[in-house]
Amino acid sequence: MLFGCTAWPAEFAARYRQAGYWSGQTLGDMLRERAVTVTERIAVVDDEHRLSYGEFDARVDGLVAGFRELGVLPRDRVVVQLPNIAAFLEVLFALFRLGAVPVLALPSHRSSEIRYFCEHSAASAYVIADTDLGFDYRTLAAEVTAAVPSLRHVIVCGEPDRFTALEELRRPPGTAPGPAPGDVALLLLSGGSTGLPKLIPRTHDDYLYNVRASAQVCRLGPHSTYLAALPVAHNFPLSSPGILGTLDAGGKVVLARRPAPDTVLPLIHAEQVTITAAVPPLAGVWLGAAAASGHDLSSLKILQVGGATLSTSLAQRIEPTFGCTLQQVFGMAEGLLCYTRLDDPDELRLATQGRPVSPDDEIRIVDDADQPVAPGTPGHLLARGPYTIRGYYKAEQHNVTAFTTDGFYRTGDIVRLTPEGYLVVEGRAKDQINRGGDKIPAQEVENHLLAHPAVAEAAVVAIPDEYLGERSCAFIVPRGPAPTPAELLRFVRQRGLAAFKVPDRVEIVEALPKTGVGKVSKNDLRAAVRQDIPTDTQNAS
Ligand code: OOB
Repeated sequence: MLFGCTAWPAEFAARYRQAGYWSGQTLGDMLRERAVTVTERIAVVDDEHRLSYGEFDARVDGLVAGFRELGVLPRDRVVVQLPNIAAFLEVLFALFRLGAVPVLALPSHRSSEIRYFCEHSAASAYVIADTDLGFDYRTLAAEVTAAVPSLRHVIVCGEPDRFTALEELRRPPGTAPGPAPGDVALLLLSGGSTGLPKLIPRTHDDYLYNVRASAQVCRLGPHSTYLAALPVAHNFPLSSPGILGTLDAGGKVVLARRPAPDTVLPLIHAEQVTITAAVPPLAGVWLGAAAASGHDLSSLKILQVGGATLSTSLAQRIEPTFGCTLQQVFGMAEGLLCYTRLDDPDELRLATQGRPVSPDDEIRIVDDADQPVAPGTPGHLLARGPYTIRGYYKAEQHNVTAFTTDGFYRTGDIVRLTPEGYLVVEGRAKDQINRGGDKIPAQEVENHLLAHPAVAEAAVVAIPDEYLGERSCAFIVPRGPAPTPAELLRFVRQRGLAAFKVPDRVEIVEALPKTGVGKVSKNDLRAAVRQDIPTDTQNAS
């Protein structure tokens, strides 16, 4: 396994193989198999391409040769930051086949995050778009390459300027040995709750299993058309069952450049989309627009909603408006995936977050002392299984607390189990803000605020929000004359923090409430902000 990764203990690995979960196939081989069985069928559609499985497979092989010629080696880490375009999938599969390891960054990440991903993974290459949504990624790449010595190549989809154009890497397809199924296929990003985001190593075996088990739950087949509206680097649209599940099933993947209803609704009709996924606020926006849009959405059979809490009122409106089945998805990039099943009764589909996808997913719901809680009582969710990681990448110290000694991942979620064995998410113990599905590690933002010379103490907490579920609020104790909230927001933006992590509100206070042991009491802060939220400190972004 890649250096810095934790393998499953041998007896678990043997059991997962024997049960057939780990099939011994790599993601690159999966695509090759489809290219043989359904060569002429359309695999990937974006604004500019309609690629059959045969064409897609050949383009991937051409890039494998190009990457190799450039000097990208098996096990090299390559940070990939691309929008929802076919090139993302070509690069992803080329790296899979080469045995290089993509690190999947979100388009919204900026220098603070990207520099860290490149440094921490000692990446040799960084793949970007030239510009998107008015942002020039080449400027970001110039900054990052100057700071990270390991980074030898920047590959640009579009106008390369002083870097290498992706188009220049296209070669006639060649052949070469690929990675082993137990090798790390990719590094996903964790939502995180600590100072720095963690990288999540997923193997070909475990990732392909989670994809196939999910596809079975969603009954994907060659007739399926999946619309990727969420950012493709996220685990939900990528693999739950998402893009990879659809490709494995021989279906069609449609990439929406933007998640807005004026892009998504016409695409559902034009491409006869059968399944798509949204975070709750996005589902709400689609819902609002769908009724008035006049688009025929009758092809849509499943709308998956997950990533954050779905309110019952929104859940109840989805099926009547879209005429499709709502599927709740409670998942995490670290592994565990729970789905409501398509034929579950209303009370489970509308009011629970589903049950695990694998018969060998082990879950425990425990109290603060790791003791099982009484059935039906909320507690900390721990998870272990054939596709749940045993350790973060190069995070030996953090792994000691993030996992139990017997290998259960501490999800940081507070859940209860229904009598039917379904999970209901009740809250969160981790120090994180879930801003409409975007995860903000409080400590990471606090560290940026603390870097300001006029900030003595900083604490970031979630505040309830009707649209996003939660927004972030930073409490600041100044050192000397107080900086203005606007000055602090400008400061963290300039430090290269992704916009979704920039606090939505800033409160300047004299002191932070402390617990008996002297830690900041975030509960007290959350309570304070619920009672009195001034409106003059909003983050306009
Ligand atoms: C998905 O993955 P991540 O890694 O961005 O975030 C995982 C965390 C969970 O631990 C939980 O706190 C929250 O997001 N979450 C939910 C939820 N689904 C995820 N909280 C409440 N209700 C839900 N349905 O978010 C993710 C990965 C794969 C599939 C779906 C979501």
